[in-house]
Amino acid sequence: MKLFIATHNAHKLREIGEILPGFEICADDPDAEETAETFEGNALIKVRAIAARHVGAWSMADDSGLEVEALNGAPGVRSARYAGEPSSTPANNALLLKNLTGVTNRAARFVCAVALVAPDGAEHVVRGECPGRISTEPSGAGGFGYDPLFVPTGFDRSFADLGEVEKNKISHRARALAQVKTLLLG
Ligand code: ITT
Repeated sequence: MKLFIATHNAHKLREIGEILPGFEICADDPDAEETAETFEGNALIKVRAIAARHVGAWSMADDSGLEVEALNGAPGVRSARYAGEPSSTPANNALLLKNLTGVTNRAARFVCAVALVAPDGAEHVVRGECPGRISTEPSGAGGFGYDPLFVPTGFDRSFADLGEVEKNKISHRARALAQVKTLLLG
C-alpha cells in the first residue's frame, strides 16, 4: 500500500519506514507554515498541504517534539526551532541543557501526533507519547534531534545510545504508528 508522507525530515522518514514495513513510503514536501499551537493542529496543516495531490491514496504527516516538565512543556511545538532559525540540532540541544542547569526535575516526554487523510478524504489524528528524563550531558551516536539527551523511562541509556531497533519499539512515533497501522489495515 502506498503512503505519502508530508515531511522534509529524512530521519523521521527512515523511522516511519522501519516501523511500518511493507508499506510503500513516498515523501512529499508540505511547504506549509506550522502555525498551530498543538502537535495535532500542525500535523493536520502538513497533511492537508499534500493530500490534494494524492486523491484516492493515504497521506500522512508526523508532528512531534519534546515537552519538559520544568520548562512548562517547552520546547513543545517549537522543538525544531527552539534555538531559533534556521533549525539547528546542536544549538537546540545546547539551549535545552543550559535552560536545565541546576534543575533537579528532569522529567520530560516525547510526543508524536500523526494526521492522516484517507483515500475517501476522511481525516484521522492519533497521538503517541514516550515518558523519560533529560540527562545532564549528551550520549550516543544514533537517532536524531534530542535523542542524545533523552533517557526513556525504564532505561538508563539515551535514545541515541539505544539505537534505532530499540528506539522504534518504544518511541512516541512507534506508539502513534501502531494506531496508524490499525487504521490503514482496518
Ligand atoms: P517535518 O515538519 O518536515 O516533518 P521537522 O523536523 O520540522 O520535519 P517537526 O516540526 O515535527 O519536524 O519538529 C520535530 C522536532 O522535534 C525535530 O526537529 C526534533 O528536534 C524533535 N524530535 C521529534 N521527534 C524526535 C525524535 O524521535 N528524536 C529526537 N528528536 C525528535
